[in-house]
Amino acid sequence: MKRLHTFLLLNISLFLPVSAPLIAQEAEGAKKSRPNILFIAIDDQNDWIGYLGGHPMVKTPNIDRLAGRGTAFTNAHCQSPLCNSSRTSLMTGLRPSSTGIYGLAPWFRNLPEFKNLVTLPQHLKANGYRTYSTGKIYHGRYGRKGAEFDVLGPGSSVGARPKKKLVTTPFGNHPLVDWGEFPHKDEDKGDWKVASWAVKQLNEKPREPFFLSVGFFLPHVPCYATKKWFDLYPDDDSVLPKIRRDDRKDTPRFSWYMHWYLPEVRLKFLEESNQWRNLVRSYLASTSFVDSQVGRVLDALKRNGFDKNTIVVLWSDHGWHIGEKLITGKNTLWDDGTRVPLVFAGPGIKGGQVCSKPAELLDIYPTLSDLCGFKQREHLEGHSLLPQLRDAAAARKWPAITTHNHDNHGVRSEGWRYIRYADGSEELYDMKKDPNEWNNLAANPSLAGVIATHRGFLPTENRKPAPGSRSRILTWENGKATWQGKEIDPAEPIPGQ
Ligand SMILES: [Ca+2]
Ligand SMILES: [Ca+2]
Repeated sequence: MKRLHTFLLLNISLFLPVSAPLIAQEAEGAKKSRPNILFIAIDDQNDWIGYLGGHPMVKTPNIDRLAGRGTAFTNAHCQSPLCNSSRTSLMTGLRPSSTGIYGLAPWFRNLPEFKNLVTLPQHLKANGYRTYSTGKIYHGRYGRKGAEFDVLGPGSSVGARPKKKLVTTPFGNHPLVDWGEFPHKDEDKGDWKVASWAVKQLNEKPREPFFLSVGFFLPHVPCYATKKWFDLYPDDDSVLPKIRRDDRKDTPRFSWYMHWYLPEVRLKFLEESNQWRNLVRSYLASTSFVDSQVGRVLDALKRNGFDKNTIVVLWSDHGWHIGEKLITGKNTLWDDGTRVPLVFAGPGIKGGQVCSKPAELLDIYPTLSDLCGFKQREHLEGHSLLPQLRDAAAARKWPAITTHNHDNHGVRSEGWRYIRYADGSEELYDMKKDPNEWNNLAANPSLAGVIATHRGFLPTENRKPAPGSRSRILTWENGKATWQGKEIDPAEPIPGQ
C-alpha cells in the first residue's frame, strides 16, 4: 500500500508548480514504484483446485500456496463458458452481451467498433509497462500478431503427441478429443515449454515494470500427462464426481439446446466404453501437471527477487463438466461451467484470506488498474475487486454474470444461482443448501422475490451474434431455436425422457 500511496502523492504533486527536472525525477520515481504483473491463465480449468474444493482428491500445491499468500476467490465466474468469448471479455473489459462475441469467432479486432479498443495489456503498455506473452492468452492464434504485446514467446500447443490417439471415439474422432498416459517426458509438453520461456524471461531480469502473461493449455483436451501425475490419483471409481441420474428432469427444454441430445453422446460413450474414470483421472493428472508448471514460474519469480514487487493473478477461462448434470465439456450456465479459480497475490493485496463474494473475470482489468493506481478506462464493465483484496468480507453489490449465446444468462450471487434462457424459461438454485444445483426452485412461489432481485441484474443490452460468429451459435427468434443456422424442432421428443 505504501507504494500505491507514494504513487498517488506523486501524481498529485504533478499539479503543483514545480520545476521541470523535478517533475521528470518524480515521474521516474513513480515508474520504479509500479508493481510488475505476472498474469497466469489456465485453459478449461474448472473448480477442481485444492483451495476451491471442487474435487476432494485434487492436488494443486503450488496454486494453493499462491492462494495462501494472497486473496483467493471461491465464487469467481467467467463471463462466457467458452474460450474465445471468455478471453475476449476479460482482455477487453466488455461483456459478451455488449460485443456480440459468444463463440469461437470472430477475433474482436476484426469488428470495426473494437479495432482500437484498449485491452488490458495495451492499457498497461500505455502506462509504461513492457508486455510479454506466451502460451494461450487470447484464443487460438488470436493476439499473436499486431499490437497486443511487445514480446511473444511460444504460443499454445499440445507439444509432442503420442504416435496415435490413445482413445478412439465414435464422434468424429477429433485429434483434440483424447486423453490418457503421455508416453513421452514432461519436458516434451507444450506447457513445459511455455513455463520454460517465462522462467527464462525472469532469469534475464526484464526491464521493470513488466506484464508477463503466461497461458497454460492443459487441462484442455487432449488431457495427456505422464505416469507420475496419474499416480497421484487412485485408479478406481472413487475419483468420479457425484451425479444424479434424474438431474435434468427439472431443467427447462432450453437448457437441453446447449447439449440437446441426452443422453449426451460423449458421456454415453465414456460410460459404455469404461472411459469415464480414465478421463477424470487424465483431467486430474493434467491439472496437477499444470500446477507444477505454475510452481516453476512462481519459483523463478522468487529466485530473481521479483516476488515482493509483483502482483500475481491466476485465473481460468471457464469450467468443465465431466459427467455433472449428465454432460461433459463446457458451454453451460451452471457452476460446473462457470466457476473458476481466481487468485490475486502481491503488493497491495491482503494475504491469507478467502473471499466468497461473487467475482467476475471481467473484474481483473479494473482491479489490476486500481492496484497500480492508474486512471480507469471508461469502457470497462467490470468492477474493481480492490475492496475485497483489502478485506475479503467487504460488501459487494454485484453478482457474477455469465452469458452463453444470445440472451441466455446466469446470475450468481453469494447464495443463489439464477438462470434465464432466451425463451424466458428459468432455473434457481439455493447454492448454500444445494451446491450441486440438483433442485431447480424456479417454480417455488415463495422465492419470487429472490428471482426478481436476480433478474434485476440481467444485462439490458443483448447484442446479436457479431458478424463472423461461425461456431457453436445458438439463437432464439420468433419462437424458434436454431443451432448454427439449423432450426431445432421444438416438437422433437427429448431423448432419454
Ligand atoms: Ca478454454
Ligand atoms: Ca435437477
